[in-house]
Amino acid sequence: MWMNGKFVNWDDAKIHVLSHVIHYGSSFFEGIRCYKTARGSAIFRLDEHVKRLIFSARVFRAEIPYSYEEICEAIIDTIKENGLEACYIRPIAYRGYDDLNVNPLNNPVELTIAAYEWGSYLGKGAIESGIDVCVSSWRRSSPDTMPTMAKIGGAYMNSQLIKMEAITNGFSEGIALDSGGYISEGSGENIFLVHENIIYTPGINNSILAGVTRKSVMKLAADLGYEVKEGNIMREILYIADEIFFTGTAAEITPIRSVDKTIIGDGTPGKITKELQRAFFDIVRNGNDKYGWLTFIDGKERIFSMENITAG
Ligand code: PPE
Repeated sequence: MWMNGKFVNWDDAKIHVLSHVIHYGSSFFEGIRCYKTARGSAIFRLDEHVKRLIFSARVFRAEIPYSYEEICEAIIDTIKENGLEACYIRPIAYRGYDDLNVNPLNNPVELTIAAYEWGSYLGKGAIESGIDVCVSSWRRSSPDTMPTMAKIGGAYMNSQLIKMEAITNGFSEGIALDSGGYISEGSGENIFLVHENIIYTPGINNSILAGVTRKSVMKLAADLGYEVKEGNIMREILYIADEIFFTGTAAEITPIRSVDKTIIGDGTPGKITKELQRAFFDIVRNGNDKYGWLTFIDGKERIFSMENITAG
């Protein structure tokens, strides 16, 4: 584990129980995958993830005490230090130990980076066969309460309610609506629907995390010639869609085979879903880096730069 600039053993990666983050959920984190591609180990869209980490912290007036470049290098060093070929990377910045009260401004911002092996997120066979999901009775926060574009620890209390309800009722995942009743996202995934050959996904104003996989899938879909529409989607489209799938770093592209026990299509992954999976896995498994989305661990010298990086 990389902790505040130093490597420490897994069992020694500890923080004080009176740290601000423990009491008030004040953390900013990322989930990133490193794939063992046919051309070597490579991190998928490292730049986008590190950028989002920095912006998530900025929303909460937290300055991570490492630069964009230093964080990118530290992530690569952590993978190398652990000798991992394929892994999940969890960088997490948090408000540490000092005054314990709601005001976080006096608490230090610390950064830890962990890398470990992590398999299928939504269960064995989920990518190949799809999963059964429900619409959650819990909604996503309205935009003037919890900022959903920032990936922050505290927000995942809402995700936990969605996930626990789904699992308790025998589903793999729940789909939350936003405060206006439009489709938002899963507890840890973005959602896409196919209806009459058009691909729909909620917009960033529907209380979603602006997912890196979502952005990538939108690009792949457009390049495959599909029309992708972003915006308000009514719940009922879930029951008449031809195809539905989740996207996320952990979930990758996971087909949904039923919503609230209504079978989607013929209950197997749809044509467009499979086409997008093929395009995605061609990059992360075969290592065909046609968009420059891969950072090869043993690649040539890298230059990381925050230049041209904007929010969004
Ligand atoms: N929405 C939410 C709420 C979310 O947590 C994620 C990622 C996404 C959308 C997809 O974003 P992206 O990974 O950038 O495509 N969820 C991460 C954490 C999951 C967890 O259980 O922890 C992930 O997929 O790594």
